Amino acid sequence: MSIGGYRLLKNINKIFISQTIRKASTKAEVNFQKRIFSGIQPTGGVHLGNYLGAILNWVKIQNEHSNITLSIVDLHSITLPQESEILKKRILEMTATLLACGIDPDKSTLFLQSTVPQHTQLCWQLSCLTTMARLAHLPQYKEKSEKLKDIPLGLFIYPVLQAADILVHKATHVPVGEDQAQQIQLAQHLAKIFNTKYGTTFPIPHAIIADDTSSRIRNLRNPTKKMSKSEPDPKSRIQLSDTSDAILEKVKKAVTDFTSEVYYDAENRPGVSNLMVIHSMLTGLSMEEIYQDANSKKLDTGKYKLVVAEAVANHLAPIREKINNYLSRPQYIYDILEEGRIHATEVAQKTLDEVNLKVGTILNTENNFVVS
Ligand code: AQP
Repeated sequence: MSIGGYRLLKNINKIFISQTIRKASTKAEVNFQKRIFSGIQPTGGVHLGNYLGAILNWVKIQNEHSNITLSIVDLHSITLPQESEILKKRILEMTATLLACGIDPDKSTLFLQSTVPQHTQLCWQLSCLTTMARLAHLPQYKEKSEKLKDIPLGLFIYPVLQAADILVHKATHVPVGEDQAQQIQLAQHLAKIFNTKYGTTFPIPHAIIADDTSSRIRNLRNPTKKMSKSEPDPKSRIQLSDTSDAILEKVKKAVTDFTSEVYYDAENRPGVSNLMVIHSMLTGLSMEEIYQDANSKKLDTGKYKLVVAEAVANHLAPIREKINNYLSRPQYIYDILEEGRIHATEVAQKTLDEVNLKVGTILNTENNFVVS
């Protein structure tokens, strides 16, 4: 990443992240060690929304604040149909991409969700503490189920699995994009219910959502929607593995509006504003600098798109090279995931033992077989 880009991100996120962490650790988490957890689905290639809204924050937290536990959440991705061979390939690509973006396995734990079955075991315990009515209200379920005739049960309960992902690691903070806010609220709710019923067991996890536009990068073809991996139109997103030609093609086709001037107005001009956000995040230029530059050069939105495409292509070229380099060493990727599995299992099993003991689904040696 360019120095300018880092500087800008620092300005945007530094105060927010450190304030959030400081504020939270003086409240309910006082007895809990600070732990940061997040996840990403291997449903497709990583796009600029994931990168600017989530991954850059993860790398920043890892390098400046604390280690982070990251899960490639394959069990979430199968809530909608996946081809097994493609899924396996995507898991490898996702791991390679996270490493290429700066996730450092010496500092952080990177693992595949399905290899730590304690996640699904805690999911069952938690699913017994929530109601169908609560889950039916969650926006992502509503959005995704609308398009389906038969709704898989997994799609309905996946926010509970997400809560289990967070709670099984006793995470105090969860850095995510804006789309995840309500799911994190469910995790908070379940932690509170469990703690009230069985005694304090879980910290109440706090979402870390950047309070800037990066938390919602928009779909290039329909800027009223967020950029997403599962959107059928590949032109709707820029993937980190896209070539410079593919980036140029996609940015040129990005939907803007009939005003030719380049200025930021997220509400009325979401298309061009989204391009300006991406441009600003990747170069470190402020909105004002971008506006002044475009106007002094008399760039209309068509010409401005070429400037954005070049900035994106320049930023992503070295990352793409690193992704390909990691992909040429699949054994290295498996080793990283195995190391992550061992570490994540240690933490998760400890939590699960505590939960089982409190719920009564396991007996400790002292009360084994004792009938009073
Ligand atoms: N457009 C976005 N802008 C900012 N942040 C985003 N995130 C996702 N989209 C944007 C954040 O990226 C992290 C990983 O989320 P994900 O794996 O759920 O990614 P996705 O692109 O949202 O994937 P899908 O498969 O398309 O899922 P759905 O359809 O559920 O959105 C998260 O922290 C997320 O907030």
